[in-house]
Amino acid sequence: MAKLLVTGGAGFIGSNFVHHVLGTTDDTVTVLDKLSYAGNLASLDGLDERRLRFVRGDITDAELVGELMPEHDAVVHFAAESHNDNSLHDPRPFLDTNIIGTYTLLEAVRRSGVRLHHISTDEVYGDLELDDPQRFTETTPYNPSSPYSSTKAGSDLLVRAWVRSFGVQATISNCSNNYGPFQHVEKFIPRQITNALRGERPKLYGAGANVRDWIHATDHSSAVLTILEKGAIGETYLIGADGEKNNREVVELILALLGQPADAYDSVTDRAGHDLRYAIDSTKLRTELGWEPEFRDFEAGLAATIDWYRDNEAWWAPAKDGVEAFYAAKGQ
Ligand code: NAD
Ligand code: TDX
Repeated sequence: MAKLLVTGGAGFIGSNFVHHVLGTTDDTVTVLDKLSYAGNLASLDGLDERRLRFVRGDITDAELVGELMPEHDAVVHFAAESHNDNSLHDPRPFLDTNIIGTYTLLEAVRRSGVRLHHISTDEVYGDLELDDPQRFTETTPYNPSSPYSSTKAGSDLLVRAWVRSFGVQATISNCSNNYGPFQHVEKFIPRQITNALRGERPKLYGAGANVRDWIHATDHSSAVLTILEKGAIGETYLIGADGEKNNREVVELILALLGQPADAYDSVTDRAGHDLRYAIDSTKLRTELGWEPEFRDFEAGLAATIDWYRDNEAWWAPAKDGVEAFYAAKGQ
């Protein structure tokens, strides 16, 4: 039984991870989350309160982080500014949370000796051509494109340096695009599902040829638990579930699952610097640590996600109008 400190545990993947940990282990969890626009306490509703504590606070608050750290066996670090489009509009919060926040946690684990698992993204590797037979591996050179991905790349490099220079007990994972319940409506799949549910047309950037490698958030969670239990200190593991799809295919599938015409979407202004394709080779995680994904049927996972958004309008409706106003102002 471990005592976990989970930063960003009120966000999309962090809350899915907390559900997974409390549902599959005897571990206890402290969530540290500042409840930015992306955090939602309702995502933790219904969980066992004897095993879950919530602390509202900022990961850049060194005093708070320093107090909490020694009470735990490990910290799993999800907290981040996570949306590329926001990073193009206002990069500063990305530097504060993703760089200074990670630095603050690293200094606290350096003092306390607590194990850190750092959650990162495949976007640190830049993008691939559509017809490139290669996928990203742990040895692909870093080449981030956006303010978001460059701050995530910077945070990964800080973790590596703190391992080497100070002997910090840390591991890193870089995962592909997640989908599932509790994802903010600013992101691609929830935006299109909630548009279609509201009778609005989905909005595809450009021609929709860009490819993302989709993984269910529960599979991301099981992979992180596996790395916490069996991962080697100082190592990086790529997490992916062989889920490559282009954006147009995803929108057409959402429309089909909702019984709407396949062409009932709009093509809108493309994202500046839009990465073409991400693709993960997760052989290391699978062969060295024995992890396998459970959600192999994307259509079934997407159908369940659509059901979740249909059943939980009270969770997403408060954010929807503001998000659409933000996009509309940019012709998206
Ligand atoms: P999210 O935006 O849904 O959630 C982020 C959470 O962090 C929110 O609850 C927010 O309140 C909290 N937070 C933000 N700044 C904070 C701060 N300074 N102090 C404390 N809490 C703060 O993000 P997500 O999509 O769940 O992503 C979680 C992590 O996974 C991020 O590190 C992201 O880079 C990584 N990741 C995401 C994906 C994806 O597809 N969404 C894929 C790979 C990796
Ligand atoms: O309305 C939209 N229309 C559209 O075509 C939106 C919001 C997005 N898109 C496209 C852009 C991308 O090609 O869909 C794709 C997915 O977009 P996002 O959901 O914004 O994700 P992405 O930029 O790929 O980044 C995500 O995966 C990696 C997460 O937001 C990151 O946190 C993670 O690191």
